[in-house]
Amino acid sequence: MKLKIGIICYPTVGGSGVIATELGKLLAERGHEIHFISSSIPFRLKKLYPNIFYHQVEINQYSVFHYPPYDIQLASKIAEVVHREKLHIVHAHYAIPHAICALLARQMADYDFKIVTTLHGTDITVLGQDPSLKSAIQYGIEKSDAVTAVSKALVCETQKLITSRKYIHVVYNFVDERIYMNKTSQYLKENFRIDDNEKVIIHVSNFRPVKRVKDVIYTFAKIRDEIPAKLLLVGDGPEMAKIEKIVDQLQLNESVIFLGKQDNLVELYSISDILLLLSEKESFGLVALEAMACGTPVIGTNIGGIPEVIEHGKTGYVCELGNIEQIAKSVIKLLQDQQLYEKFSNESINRAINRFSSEQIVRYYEDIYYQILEMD
Ligand code: GMT
Repeated sequence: MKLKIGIICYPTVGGSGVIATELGKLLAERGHEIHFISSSIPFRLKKLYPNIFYHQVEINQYSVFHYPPYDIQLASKIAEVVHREKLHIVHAHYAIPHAICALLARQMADYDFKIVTTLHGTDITVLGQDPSLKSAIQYGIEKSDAVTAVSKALVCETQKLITSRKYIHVVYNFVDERIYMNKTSQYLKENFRIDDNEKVIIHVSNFRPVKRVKDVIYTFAKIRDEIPAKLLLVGDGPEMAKIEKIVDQLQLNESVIFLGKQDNLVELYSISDILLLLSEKESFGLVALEAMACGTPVIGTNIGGIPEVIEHGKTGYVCELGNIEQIAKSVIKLLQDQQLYEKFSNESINRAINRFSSEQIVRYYEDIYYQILEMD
């Protein structure tokens, strides 16, 4: 039986929004009817699908209220859509606020539907540290009909945070293999004035302090002492001014290319030799998987879900958080051994396609939906 599924996510650039949107697209390709409910159209929803619908949540600013009542408006919208469209499932990406809004909508709507909540990390690793939100997170998880998390590490963190016996399925993230593949574009290298003898290091993030972009810069400075190289910095965020200053102090201006927020990353990964992901919190690290699918090995930190994505010594290296010396050595070792590098690059593609196959992962979500609806 084909299902009617509501998807609640943050529509802006960010791993959870990307996964929610890609999941909706793949479920639609499998014949399900998808209803996105969010404050703006998810940025990855570019193509028109006859069975994907979008319902906008109005965020109104009322002069009597200090803050716009987003959560209440979202809950009302979910209740309205569920009732009108007769949805079977609402899939909330984030326990807070989305699972709570879905639960409130279930109370409001005169219609029964099941709730699946996916934990992406920030809801547990950041919001979970705030004692005033802990009981709301616990409530959102316990009252959902099924809960998933994007890595085993995130399941452990969640279990440490809340005292719940709720079973949490590990459902890894995925990429669309039809898009994420190596598409080497020589013209891009020429445009960026990258010489043939130069290696390319890339970092992609939202430049929040947890991403430790300064470690990326210090690592790159060490790499460049040994090997001719350029660093592509993709993204923007609160740490940007600090990073620009460090690049300036280390006199790396000629070697660091600031690209800002970019939508189409495939060609950037494809011209890169290594992706650096040196975060201090990372429940999965979707950019690592994207890079691997394009044949770019990843050097990451031994944090959260990163070691579940990178296979240490096979598709990249997992290094100690903040150990710039060790990280730089690992990169240099790989870049100086062409045979080893090619092996890592091929293994990265194999792992991305086989271990994180989109078809397998979408089927896993589908099985969860059928299970809670008690259907086959
Ligand atoms: O990394 C971020 O700051 C964005 C955040 C989000 O909510 O979109 O990403 C989280 O979810 C992604 C998709 O599941 C994961 O790949 C990221 O590792 C996770 N970020 C953190 O845990 C910090």
